[in-house]
Amino acid sequence: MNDPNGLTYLAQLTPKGKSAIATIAICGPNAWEIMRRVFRPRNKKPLPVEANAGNIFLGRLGLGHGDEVVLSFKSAIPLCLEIHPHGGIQVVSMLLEFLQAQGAILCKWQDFSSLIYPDPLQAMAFNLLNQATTREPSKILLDQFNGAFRAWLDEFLIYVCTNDALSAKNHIANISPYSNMGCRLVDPWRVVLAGPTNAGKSSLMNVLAGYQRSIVSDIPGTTRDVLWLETAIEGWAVSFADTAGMRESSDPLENAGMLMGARAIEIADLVLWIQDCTVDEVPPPLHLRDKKIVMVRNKIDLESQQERINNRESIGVSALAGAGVEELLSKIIGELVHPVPKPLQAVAFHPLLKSALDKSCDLIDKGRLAEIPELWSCFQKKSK
Ligand SMILES: Nc1nc2c(ncn2[C@@H]2O[C@H](COP(=O)(O)OP(=O)(O)O)[C@@H](O)[C@H]2O)c(=O)[nH]1
Ligand SMILES: [Mg+2]
Repeated sequence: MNDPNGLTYLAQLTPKGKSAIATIAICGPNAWEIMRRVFRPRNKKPLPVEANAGNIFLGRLGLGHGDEVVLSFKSAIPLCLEIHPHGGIQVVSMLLEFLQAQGAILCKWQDFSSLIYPDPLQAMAFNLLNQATTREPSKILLDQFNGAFRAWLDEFLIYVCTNDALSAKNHIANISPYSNMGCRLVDPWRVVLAGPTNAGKSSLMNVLAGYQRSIVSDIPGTTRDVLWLETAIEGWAVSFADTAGMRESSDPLENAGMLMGARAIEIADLVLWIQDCTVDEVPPPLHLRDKKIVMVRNKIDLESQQERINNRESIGVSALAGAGVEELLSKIIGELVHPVPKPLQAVAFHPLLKSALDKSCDLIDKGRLAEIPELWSCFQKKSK
């Protein structure tokens, strides 16, 4: 039914610019009503009075000949549809204008979620989901979108309001191991390859890239700039940085490269300290002591079986032969994502939530539970 008081919003969800396909969302009480009026199904049967989430229709939309589009019924509450037209700039503009003329209000995708979802936590998760580039963060965000963190918060506030400090503290302890990871769901993890010259850092970078990203050479000091490479490992986005090898040098260019490497290490979540297993060990320098480090022995194709058994404390790889690389990748993710959240685990998935969590913890310790609900008030559902 047409709802004269309800507002229906429209937004382009795919980035502006040319693409094969674009996505336009139209949400609000009149979305289906509008579509039943203007959508021309290919099979000539009118759209049903009611549809269900997951229903898909093919037809034409827009002025004159319009464009051939796929119409997807995303959800009934809130009422949300997606239109997938061709992605040309003019096609999308024509459809946005056409739908505005039918009464929908155009807004930016960033504002769209807060207009559609009365629960701010759901709106935040929706926006982050649109920015997540890999599988695992998307799964975690989808769980939060579907209410995992909301359920956690509702229970937490019951403990707070009944002055049950112990349960409130335990409830925080269940979730806090995931908070650092939760703040990084749309940023790739940063992993720096560092170590002495000629250890095989650039060779390993190329294995990780699957193509020749870095120049490999037996001339020490070949790598100077920091070279970044973004990839996905086990469903997580990871940015690797190949850096200049560390050694004493009088070459100002090489020293400038080492300085850039040191800066990359400062912002790294993890450092792979890569050494050549055929030469004497070089321990990581002191300025790495506060960093998470994975020790890597490269060139194990040149190592004897016995040496390999003796060197169990570091990960052995051969950038040349590809040996050990899978194990190294698993180790990297194991270090970065720890503990691994189980499906449906509540996660503080935004720095603002982590901050409210930390402040709540502090207030419980000080016995000031009455001040906690105010910290969370901006995340509470808007009343209609
Ligand atoms: N045998 C062997 N040689 C390697 C391996 N990885 C790298 N190298 C060689 O070691 C030299 C230095 O490699 P490079 O990747 O440029 O080292 P970087 O200075 O640490 O970046 C080159 O001659 C590579 O071909 C490996 O796994 N096995
Ligand atoms: Mg190099």
